[in-house]
Amino acid sequence: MSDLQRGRETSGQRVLDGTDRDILEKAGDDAIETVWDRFTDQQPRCGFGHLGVCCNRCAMGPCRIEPFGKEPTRGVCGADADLIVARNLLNDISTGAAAHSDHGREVLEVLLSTAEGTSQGYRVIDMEKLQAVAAEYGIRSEGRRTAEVAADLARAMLEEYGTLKNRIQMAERAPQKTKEAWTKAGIVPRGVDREVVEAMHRVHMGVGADPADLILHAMRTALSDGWGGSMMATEASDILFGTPVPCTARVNLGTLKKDRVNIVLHGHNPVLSEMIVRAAEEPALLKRAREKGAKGINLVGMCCTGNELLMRHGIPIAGSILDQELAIVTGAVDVMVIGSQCIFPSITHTAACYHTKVVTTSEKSRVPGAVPLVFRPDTALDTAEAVIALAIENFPGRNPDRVRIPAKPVRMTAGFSEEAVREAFGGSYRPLIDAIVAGGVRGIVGIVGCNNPAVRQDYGHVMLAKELIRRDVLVVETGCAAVACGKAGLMVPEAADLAGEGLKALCTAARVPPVLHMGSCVDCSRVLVMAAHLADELGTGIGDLPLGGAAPEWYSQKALSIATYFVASGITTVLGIPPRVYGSRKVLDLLTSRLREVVNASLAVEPDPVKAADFLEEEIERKRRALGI
Ligand code: BF8
Repeated sequence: MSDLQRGRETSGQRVLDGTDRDILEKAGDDAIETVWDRFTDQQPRCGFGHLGVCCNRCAMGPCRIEPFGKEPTRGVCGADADLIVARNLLNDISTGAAAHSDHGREVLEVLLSTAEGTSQGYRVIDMEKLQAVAAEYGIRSEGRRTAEVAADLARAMLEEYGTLKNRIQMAERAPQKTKEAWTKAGIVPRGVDREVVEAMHRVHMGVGADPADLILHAMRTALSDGWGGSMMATEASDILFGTPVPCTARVNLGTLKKDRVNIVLHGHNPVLSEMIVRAAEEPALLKRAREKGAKGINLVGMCCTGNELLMRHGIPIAGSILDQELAIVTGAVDVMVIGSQCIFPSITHTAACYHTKVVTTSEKSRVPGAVPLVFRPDTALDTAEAVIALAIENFPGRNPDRVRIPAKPVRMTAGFSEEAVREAFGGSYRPLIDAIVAGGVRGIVGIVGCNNPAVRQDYGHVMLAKELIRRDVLVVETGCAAVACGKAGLMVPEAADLAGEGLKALCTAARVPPVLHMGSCVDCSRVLVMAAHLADELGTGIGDLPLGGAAPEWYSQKALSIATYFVASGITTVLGIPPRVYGSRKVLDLLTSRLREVVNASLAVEPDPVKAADFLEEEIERKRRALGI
């Protein structure tokens, strides 16, 4: 029996959105365990772990440190709390950087096989971006076939992962002043493979004992994600699948359909889901679906695969990380396709309580109980068709008595790639910059990252976004933060009515929402590019701009990497969930204060969204004063 059934916590205390509440109550009725139940069962959590002072790095341990005693204690090797906290943080950030960047590598491998003619179903869609990015790498396009240019570019980008040069090409997009700050601090990013391997070396026992040095390497590793692995994931995806332009779509669990074959596309990498979108239009498959009694095939996204499909095709998105079990609990999901990242390892147990089949598609992400239909570039379309065929076969297995789909999906506008944002303002950032300089718009904040059962789902994202737009701060979003604000109705142009007068005027003129959906988590790289353009136009560094970042409900190491590369790029970022660093005053002081001397930005922790908005507003005003605006 779930805790919800036992009445310890109401569904309304766990989630903000009404459709989520409805299905969470059904989970209680159906006696289905959810992430919120497991979270409750894990309380109270280990205090040492919370503070970051637990070390299980070597076989002389595990050790745990009492950080607040009179005499500082040390682990068996001699490491104190500061070192243990710094090593653990570097380890977490490196894990996040690796996950984003390995995703990028997978997209580049598809780009390469497409250029070499060995992939199935793919082609280069955005020639303009192909040529523009190729030019950055010194690759000539004129008079050459698309395939030749794409092959050269894919190889050049794949080589970036382990480049022998001591810098990566994409980081050249950063403004000069920002690069100079990196050079001075010794954190110019090199290839992400190198940074992550070096991080793993550095967290080994006996490799340096200076926490500050480890934090600097964490920043370098995160930069190699943001300006490297993630940026390459974004650009290669745009080249292959198209650079997003604004589109209207629907969001929440109400996007599932009672009378259609429902396929949920969950995970991160868009390479197979793009083929599934194509295959779902196959007349033969549609005919088969009708023969099985369905009116058609309904694809809906989830998490960042969902964001990728939403951005490029307007495919509806059912929800974010905490919605994955709830989608199954509707009883209407015929197949849930999983790739990698942010997939609960227990998802097949949830699915086993209904008729839902889980299909695992990533070599790296095998899940017991899931049907393996593994993605390979050369058989991608065949695999996509097999996934859809499986869902059609499974459709009659639904138990109509156990199906409940919430009534109303919410309308949202998505598709704001960096290019699309610029386009929306008339082809240049001038109107936005003018509004910022004149003071009608105070600044821009990127709200990013996950949901976490420690916070009422979506509350942190939605409240912070509302507070900021009310204060004339433009909000840009990615990941689950974007899904949250989409569900809350903040991503339609009419939401400008909730904004302050200056922001409202800007949004109304450009016909854009005050909260812009910029994509999946790797697309935080779009925020960096936007910041670089703004800084270039003002002839300054990113750290001088009135910008901010926030991850109000983060859980993932990937979000920690994003927050770190935001800060390392000059964007002060607030976390709503405390990172595990409170066992070290030194590390805390470094992150929240001393980093300002290095990059004019720092990390902060503030769970209350209104206070987080106060903090970000102060930071924006500090930077405005320094700019003399
Ligand atoms: O990469 S925001 S929960 S889905 S980690 Fe995961 Fe966090 Fe969602 Fe996207 Ni990002």
